[in-house]
Amino acid sequence: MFRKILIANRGEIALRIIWACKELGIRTVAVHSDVDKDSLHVKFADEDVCIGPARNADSYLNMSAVISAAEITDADAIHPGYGFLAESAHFAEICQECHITFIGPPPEVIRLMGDKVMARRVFARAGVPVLPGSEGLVAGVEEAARIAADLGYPIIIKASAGGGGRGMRMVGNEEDLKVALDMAMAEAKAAFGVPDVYIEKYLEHPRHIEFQVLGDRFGNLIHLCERECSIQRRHQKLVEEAPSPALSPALREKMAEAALAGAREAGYVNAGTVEFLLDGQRRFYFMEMNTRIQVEHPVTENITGIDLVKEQIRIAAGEPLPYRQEDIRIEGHSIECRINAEDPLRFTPSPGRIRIFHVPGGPGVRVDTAAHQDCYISPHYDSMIAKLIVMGNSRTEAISRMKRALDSFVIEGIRTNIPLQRRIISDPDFERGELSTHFMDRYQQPLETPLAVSETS
Ligand code: MV4
Repeated sequence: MFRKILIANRGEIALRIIWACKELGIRTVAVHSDVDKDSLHVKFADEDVCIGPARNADSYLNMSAVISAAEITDADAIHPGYGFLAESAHFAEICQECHITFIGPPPEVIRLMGDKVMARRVFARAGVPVLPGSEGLVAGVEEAARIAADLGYPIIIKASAGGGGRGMRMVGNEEDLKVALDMAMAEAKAAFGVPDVYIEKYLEHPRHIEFQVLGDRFGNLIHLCERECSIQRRHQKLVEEAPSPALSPALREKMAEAALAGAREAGYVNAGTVEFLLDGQRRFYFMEMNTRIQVEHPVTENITGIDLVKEQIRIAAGEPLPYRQEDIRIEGHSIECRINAEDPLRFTPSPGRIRIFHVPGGPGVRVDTAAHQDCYISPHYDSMIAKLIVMGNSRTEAISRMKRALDSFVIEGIRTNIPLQRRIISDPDFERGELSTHFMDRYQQPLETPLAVSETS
């Protein structure tokens, strides 16, 4: 097992990784930017290294600074958390060359799944239904028009190096195709350095359902069921739950088999997530695979009793998975609400100092956060400041628990999306489990009363 792990992240996930290390008896190194010197991840790590100024590119994303910090402190592994360096095959390779274990999949697997066209091919080869679409990249507008005509409009153009909704463009008819293709390719080139795009049939009101998988270095691969993540706004998830209210045991079994077949074909090792879209006829299609621990992992931990971060560390240390598929039992229902520092009316960031921070507790409540009273929420970083996660014996119990937990979460000094989360959790469609990726469309209008002109200026 590792002696010392460097955590190449900040905020709640850095703390989450520190908790796992402490329980495993592993020393920890925090890295931080100038403005994060008083952060909790720094306070609770055994050692800390300042790696640069506030801007992400100058600190948390600075690969040589992170590697140097690991070398100076003699860390034997790096946990990247999510975001930042987590899905950089290049960073995983640099770790390898420096004889530091990257806690995640091998670089080749990160690269393969990062190429969304290749990922589609790998999953299709494994017999998994993929969204109908182009065989590979689309070269020009003639080819795109042929493919789109075959699929039937609407279609969606996606960047092969994208994922998570970045660089996507929906096209409703042939007239709009040329402009959309040009713009998608230009955006892809600007964002990812390559203009490569592919086409899929656009599903109108799908659900987003993702399966958690775990693979060790000995070819053992298991799944930990699914999370429903349909409630998103601008490709940012807001509410996640496990299990999905949409899956029958039979469908769960079929989707899980598909997720495992694809992951096996990819040579997957460590924790990963296989994303599917589910249509109104209960047909599922592979969309993409994420090669990192995800923000919403706690809902899976709640229903399986498995500590995913500890498992990531054990797998990276070369230990075999301690469970077989038949050992995995799901129990109860778990829901997560992401608490963001943002104006609930305008969805704009609300940085500032938190004056009062009271977190809910009691039965079935977990709060993952690095925020605290008098801490400063910097505009340099992600607006997510806490995850409120509840567990119940049933979905109904989880919902009522989430309502009372949201009601006793007090954050003053900055604005948060807690009022929005209250509305979502009390929405009759949410309560019935009737979700789709368009669920949030109805919340685009301002909350409660419209703003007076004087307040907006
Ligand atoms: C789609 C889709 C419909 N059809 N692909 C958005 C995030 C990224 N992972 C892919 N996304 C979508 N891909 C096809 N072929 C609809 C979306 C989508 C979406 C997916 C999940 C959750 C929310 C969403 C909101 C808008 C669009």
